[in-house]
Amino acid sequence: MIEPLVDVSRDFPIFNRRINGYPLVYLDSAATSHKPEPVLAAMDQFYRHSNANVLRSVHTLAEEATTAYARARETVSTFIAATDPKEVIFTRGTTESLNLVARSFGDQFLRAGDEIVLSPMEHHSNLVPWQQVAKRTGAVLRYIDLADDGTISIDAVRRVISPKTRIAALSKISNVLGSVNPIVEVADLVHQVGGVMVVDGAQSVPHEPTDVMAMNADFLAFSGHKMCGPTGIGVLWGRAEWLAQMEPIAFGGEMISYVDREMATWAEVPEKFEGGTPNIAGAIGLAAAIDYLTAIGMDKICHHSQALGEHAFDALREISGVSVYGPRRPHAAAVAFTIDGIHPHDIAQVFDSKAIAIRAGHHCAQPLMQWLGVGSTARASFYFYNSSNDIDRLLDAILETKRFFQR
Ligand code: 7TS
Repeated sequence: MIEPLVDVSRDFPIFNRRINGYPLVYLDSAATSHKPEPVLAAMDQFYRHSNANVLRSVHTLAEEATTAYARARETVSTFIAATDPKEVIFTRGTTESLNLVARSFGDQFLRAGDEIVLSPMEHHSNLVPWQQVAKRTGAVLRYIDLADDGTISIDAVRRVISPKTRIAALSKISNVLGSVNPIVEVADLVHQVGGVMVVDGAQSVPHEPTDVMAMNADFLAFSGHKMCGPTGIGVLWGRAEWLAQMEPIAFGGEMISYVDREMATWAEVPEKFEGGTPNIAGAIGLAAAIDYLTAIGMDKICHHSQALGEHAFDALREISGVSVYGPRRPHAAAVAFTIDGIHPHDIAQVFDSKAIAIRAGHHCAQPLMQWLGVGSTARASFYFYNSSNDIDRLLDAILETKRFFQR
């Protein structure tokens, strides 16, 4: 029995809901996680008690808001073991973070013929921005070959890295395959040829301890909403020496140092990249989420996520007519599967009638679907509030769905 790591009904109001008369079994945390009471309370408290804009006015509320926003940045910085909170840029989420690197770093440093190394498993938000920068600069995309189980071997990486590699952009954990990619080793190879390592941490930062220095990354992108924080807040972490050289991409309030009629100069990092009023309540909510996760323990969360992922993978594989994708070990907290003769959307619909929430579709990874040779899959994904009972409910629902469609 794998138990949840917290008192779920105490901490998560949403789990007290019933849907179609059944208690909610939420297996869609890779899309977004639920929000615990302390996160809801922190945001509520900000709006009720300290609401003001940041970095502008000197009144008490503005100072409280500015302090809380700065503290949120420090909390994020500590959580990912960054050397300086200034390396933490608040964005709307992983998508905006990756677009920022591609637009700013990519446009500035890529030349025609330079190479960008990607994998076919990337989420569209770590793929389309690179396609676009390649179009603008004449850079070329190179794809790492996946092994049969969807994993990435260092030999496969070696085959695509060349002296022309300027950027490698790779997810740490796949949102479909549940595979864990060898970021440290890839970063080593990229650095040997003078390139930079961009890591999509959307599925890893919520589930494992993160140390950007140990990871050997130059940039790391992640989203608050997949780690118990609110939607609309995310992070781009970057090495100070790169951020200092990079041009901003959003121009306006609070990102300038001086403006006259003809020209402008930029504020320091991170303000340079945070034009306009930021998502202050979002940053405060994210910091509360980080405090909550840290109190549980990221090592424990990592162990639990992997235990559920591997248990689900093994159990699903035993069911005849069910195909499961990705590696057996290690397998992270997302398990993609199909059932012979049943469309994934029909699976998701039948599950919903039993209050089991999964995702069906291409999971914003169409090149991966093409590689797998399927149009779409069903996917169950887990977090520390799930238990092996939830997987039992999933297995029962699969058997029932098979019986229903075979009739
Ligand atoms: N990268 C990965 C690996 C992801 O899983 C996601 C979102 C993103 C980037 C984009 O994050 P966003 O917060 O900017 O949207 N993944 C999913 C998913 O698997 N189902 O819904 C969203």
